[in-house]
Formats: sequence, C-alpha cells, structure tokens
Amino acid sequence: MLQHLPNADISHVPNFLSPKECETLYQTFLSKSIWRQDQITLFGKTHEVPRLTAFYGEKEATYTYSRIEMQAHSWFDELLQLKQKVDVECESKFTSCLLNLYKSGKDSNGWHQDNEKELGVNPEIASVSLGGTRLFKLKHITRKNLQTITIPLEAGSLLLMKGETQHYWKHCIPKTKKPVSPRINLTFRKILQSV
Ligand SMILES: O=C(O)CCC(=O)C(=O)O
Repeated sequence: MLQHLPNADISHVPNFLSPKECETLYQTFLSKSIWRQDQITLFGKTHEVPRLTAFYGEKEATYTYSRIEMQAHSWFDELLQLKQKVDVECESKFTSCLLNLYKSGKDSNGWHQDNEKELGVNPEIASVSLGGTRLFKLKHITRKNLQTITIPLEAGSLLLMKGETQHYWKHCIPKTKKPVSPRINLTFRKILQSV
C-alpha cells in the first residue's frame, strides 16, 4: 500500500515478515538487544523516555536526538540479516538501527520529525514492527486542513519514509488504554559520519 500524501513519500508493506519470522525475531531482539532507559529534560523537568531503546550500527556511528547521544553497538547476526533483507526491499543501504521497546500501552513516542543533521537532507527511514499492533500517526506540519493519518503497524510490517517526508510531516505512536502486547520497532537509518 502506498500513501499518496502531499510532500511525502511513504510506503507500507504489511506482510514483509511471516508470522513465524515475527515470533522468532521478537524473542531474539528482546533478549539480545542492549536496552537502555534514557531520561529527557523538558521545561526544566526530568522524565523517563516512555520506552526502552537500543542502538546498533556500523563502527563509530553515533546518533543524537532530544540531546540524548547514542553510540552504536556492533550488529549481531540476526539484526544484520534483517538489515540486509530491508536493504533489498527498499533498494537502499542502511547503516544503523534504532530499536524501540514499547512495554505496554503506557509507552509511546511523541510527535516528532526524524530530521537530525546526521540523517542527511532527505532522511530515509525503514521501520519494521514486531509484537503488538500500535497506531502510527502522521500530521502535516503547515497544512492544518489535512487530516491526521493513522496506520496500524502490525507485526511483520515494513514502513518506509523517504524524500521530503521529514520536512513536512510529524509522526508519533500515541499511548493507548486498550490492552496491547509489548511491541518492538526497528528503525533502520543512514547516518552520515562527517557531520
Ligand atoms: O515505533 C514506531 O513505529 C516509530 C518509531 C519512531 O518514530 C522513531 O524511532 O523515531
């Protein structure tokens, strides 16, 4: 499915991974990833980031968002194999992966653009989902008359954002009161080293 949205280039492949692959990979990434709990200071108040994260990639890749700096751990086999499968599907070559673990519906990812300078002018982000389905929301930054878009990200799906999407659209994973299973999301990114 392709989202025909203005100022965006977004594609969604619902069955990128089989249910069996999803099950195995979920357990593997849950147990093998080096998860961290970061804190964020907003308006002078310090909060825990409402999810766990882990960052993997090529040697010396660093990624900074919301003033949190992450140093890449080296790829492990299953993650590198998934990256290679994503590279083929997206006809791209990703260099890093930020994993998010949403333990329950209380965990979330607030409205943001992935527009850090190390992602380049037109960031390309491929997002693979495992575990419970969560809603992915998109809203245009300047055209307030455009409706918010909601895409349920099911286990095994791949969402690719590229082109000028990050200049014009914010995205988020809102909290939910509905019962949801834990979810692991893997966002493959290209980090430019010289910025
Ligand atoms: O969990 C998701 O699907 C979105 C993750 C995300 O927006 C991010 O890591 O920047």
